[in-house]
Amino acid sequence: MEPRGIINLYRPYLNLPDYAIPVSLQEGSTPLIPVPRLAAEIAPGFELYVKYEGMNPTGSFKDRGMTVAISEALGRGARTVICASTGNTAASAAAYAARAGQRAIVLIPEGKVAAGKLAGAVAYGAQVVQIQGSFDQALSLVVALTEKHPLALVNSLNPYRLEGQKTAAFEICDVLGGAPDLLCLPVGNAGNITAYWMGFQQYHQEKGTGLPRLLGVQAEGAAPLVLGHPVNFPETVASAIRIGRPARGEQALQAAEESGGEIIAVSDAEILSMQRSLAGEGLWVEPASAAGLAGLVKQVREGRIDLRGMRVVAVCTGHGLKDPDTITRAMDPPQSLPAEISALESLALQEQS
Ligand code: AN7
Repeated sequence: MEPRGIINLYRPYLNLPDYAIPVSLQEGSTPLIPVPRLAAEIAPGFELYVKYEGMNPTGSFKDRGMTVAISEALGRGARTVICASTGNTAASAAAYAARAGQRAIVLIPEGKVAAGKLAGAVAYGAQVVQIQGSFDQALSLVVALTEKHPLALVNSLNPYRLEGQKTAAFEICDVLGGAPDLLCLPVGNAGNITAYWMGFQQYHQEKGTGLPRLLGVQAEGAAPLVLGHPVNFPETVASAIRIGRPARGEQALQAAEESGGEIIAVSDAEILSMQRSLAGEGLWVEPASAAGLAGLVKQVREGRIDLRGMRVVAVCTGHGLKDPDTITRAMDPPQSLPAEISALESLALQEQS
């Protein structure tokens, strides 16, 4: 059998101690899907690909970092892992801890986690704790707790998370035969953009394939890196990135700047509109995952970027199934018909406007 999972495929390129015991669910190797029709709607003359990270085992990119963080934690004998999460990290930590035979404790902001993520964390057997406060407060609690006690912190402050997440950059370069010209992605706690920059730089040092410009995108109601100061009460429909004090904010800003790119913000309406456009290509992603491309569209609309001749990758970080409520809340109930062929005929034979 071909080796699978990012530790198997990329171990020589990961800073992972020998004592690590690999714990994998065959994460990674996610599709890089061309979306030419959507590209043509955005601007003429450029190539656009979606890195569809919702295809990871628990439905988000977090699995790349979690396989490495849990493998290291298991190797040094950690029995309990803990994290704060807007949802995806919680589900991923729960799954990998289950596979490793560890206890997982996950802290989530009360009432602010999408249904598929909460259900995942529970299904994988984590102890789920709702904190009466924000993600940022939950994160500072787990940081304080893990400084005092021997519990393994598996938030992206843990450097092994970034080691795993950088492999998405390797995969993109492997498939394209080099770096794209531009990479756009959502930014919350800012671990992922930091990890991508590490990955692209490492690939470039090994193979001289160039570096992309990074366009990081926050939600307007949760945009500390755009405003230049923390946001105490972040709010956005993209609950995954409802974060006001990004743990790796400084590094993210530095990565964007070094790459010649930037971090910008888009509105919830722009995020939801791009979620619909992607679904129109058969790619249903959770709202946060549409933010990167929504940011690209905004840059084009404002005349801040000329995409002609460029190869662009948009990272879609989580699957639409994570957050079904965003869709179902906004819809009318589906039309109801009697179980008769005549009723169906008049519907099916009607021209769609
Ligand atoms: C779908 O799960 O922070 O900038 O606790 O779930 O690396 O934080 C999730 C973040 C983008 C932002 N897209 O990535 C968590 C959490 C999705 C996400 C982000 C998240 P970072």
